[in-house]
Amino acid sequence: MARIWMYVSLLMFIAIKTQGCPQGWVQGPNACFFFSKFGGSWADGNAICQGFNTRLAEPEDDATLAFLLRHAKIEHPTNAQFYLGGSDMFAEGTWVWSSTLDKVNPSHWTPGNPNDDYNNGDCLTLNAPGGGLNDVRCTDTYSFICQAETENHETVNVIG
Ligand SMILES: [Ca+2]
Ligand SMILES: [Ca+2]
Repeated sequence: MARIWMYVSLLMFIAIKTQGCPQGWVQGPNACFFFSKFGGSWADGNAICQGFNTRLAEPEDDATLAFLLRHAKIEHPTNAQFYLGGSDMFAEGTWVWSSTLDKVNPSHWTPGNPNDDYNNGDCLTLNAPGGGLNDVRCTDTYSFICQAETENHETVNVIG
C-alpha cells in the first residue's frame, strides 16, 4: 500500500513539474502561448494580453516562429493570421518587437512583405498559410497570440 502511494505521489510530482503553462495555454520552446479564438484590433489584442499580465507574442528566434506556425496551422486552421507584438508605428519601415525594441529578423517575413498595406500596414501578424510574418493595418480584425514566460507561471503554481 505504501508503495502505491509512493507511485501516486511520484506521478503527481511529475504532473506538477511538467505543468509549466496555465490551462488553455501551450508550451513553446521558451514560453507559454495562448491563441485567441476571437478577433480584434492590434490594440485590443495587446490590451487583453497585458490584462492577464502577459504580452502579445514576440517570436524573435527561428524555433519559436516555427512552433507558432506549426501550432496555428494544426490547431487553428480557419484562422489565417494572428497579431504579434511588433510594429513599425514609430518609424515607418523599422520593424521592432514591443518589449525589447529588437529589430525583426528580415528573413522571417513572408515573400513580398512588409508592403505597408494601403500605406498603413504598421502592425505585425503571423501569417500561417504564408509561413512567416506579415504587416497589416492595426485596425483590421485578427485573432492574436499572447506570450507568458514559463518561469513566471511555475512560480505562481508553487505559491498557489
Ligand atoms: Ca508600415
Ligand atoms: Ca502586408
